[in-house]
Amino acid sequence: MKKVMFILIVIALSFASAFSMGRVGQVPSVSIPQDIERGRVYYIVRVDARVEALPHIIRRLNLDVMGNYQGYLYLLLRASEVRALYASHIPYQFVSIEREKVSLPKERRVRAQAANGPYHSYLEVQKELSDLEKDYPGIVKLYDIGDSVEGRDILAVKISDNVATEEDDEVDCFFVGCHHAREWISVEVPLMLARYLAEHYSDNREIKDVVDNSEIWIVPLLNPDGLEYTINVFRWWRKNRRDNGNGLFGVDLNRNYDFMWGIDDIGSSPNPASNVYRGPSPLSEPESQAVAQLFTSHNFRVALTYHSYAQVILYPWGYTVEPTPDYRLFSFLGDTMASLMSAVHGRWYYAVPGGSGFYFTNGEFTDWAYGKYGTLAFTVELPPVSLMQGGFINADSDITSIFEENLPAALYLIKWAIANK
Ligand code: 0X9
Ligand code: CA
Ligand code: ZN
Repeated sequence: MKKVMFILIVIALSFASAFSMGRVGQVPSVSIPQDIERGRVYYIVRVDARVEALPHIIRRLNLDVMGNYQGYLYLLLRASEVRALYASHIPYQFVSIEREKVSLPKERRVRAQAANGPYHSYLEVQKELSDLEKDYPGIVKLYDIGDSVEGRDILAVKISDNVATEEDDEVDCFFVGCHHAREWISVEVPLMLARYLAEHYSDNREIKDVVDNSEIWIVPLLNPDGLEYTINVFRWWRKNRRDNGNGLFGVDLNRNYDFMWGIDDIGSSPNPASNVYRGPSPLSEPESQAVAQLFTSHNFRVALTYHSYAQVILYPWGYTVEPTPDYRLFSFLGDTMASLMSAVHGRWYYAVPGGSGFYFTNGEFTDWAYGKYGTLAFTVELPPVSLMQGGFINADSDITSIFEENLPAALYLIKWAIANK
């Protein structure tokens, strides 16, 4: 009993001193008790971005950078990583403590009040898509394009006239959301796009023209296992839920495509613990395989992949600073979409190549779609603009306005594809 009390006091004191370091300028002097890690606790800490050794240490320890703000990088760390950072003599400050829940409730039904509020869970996406097909059978068809690691269905809707027929004279367009589990808004935008196209087919001439002259494929939820994990267990999960062994989970689906896969350890990581782990081999994951399967059977002229956050539009290459042969076209389309988006509510977006303008990636979706299939593919990093505006969290009341500002750009890209097939 005494021993238990003692341990509790030690833990309490460690927490107290941890939080007292919130003040700027102090050098931390705390070590984290080993056993806290077993309770699945994560720490958000911030480090002065000017610390010279930082990029090296982030890479060596495979740390998850959640964002940077006003000269600080914000890192999401396990206790062992906090200790490693401490051992590297990097000054840091605790920002918050994040807890993982222990057990994952199995989803059985669509909840009236879902755990993720107005955002969609896996079952709610499934219901929304099958309702769309039921309500608009002439122009919406639901496809099961594969199973996730944990066996959930990966669903696509095709939206077009004569939807059951592959009309080869019509250009194919691809939209996808939720490569990354914690980016909830990236599910909502393509889902609302599907609903908008279906609902306004009969009362909006522009939408009818778009739908009649193209074949629009929308996969709003590529990573259903990850999404459920963020709803039920740990809000900051990014990867899929592959069991990598040794208690480590997840492959970054946006590093798993078979183009420039793993060409270096900067744009992706070979370490299964990393948040940008590329997997054991190219296309090792059923989720990225489902996308690849769709690309081998259709000729996508354009593609948009939704992520969050940053309010930027990124285009290839992500693996190098070299420009693509289509640099001028990419930047024209990217700039046009950025100004269409910015004009709706005055929330500013800008367009840049992924690698030279943002950071390096390899085995990433847009490089793959363009490099392998010639598809003009763009990443849209949805709002907010920074971590301090909410990072991966968007207010419920912002969902609609974020969709509204993304709609004209999506329609523009489809219309461009129709005119330039
Ligand atoms: O890193 C990613 O996969 C994407 N950003 S996110 O913060 N949502 O994870 C960006 C992918 C494309 N960007 C680059 N090639 N840099
Ligand atoms: Ca058609
Ligand atoms: Zn992402």
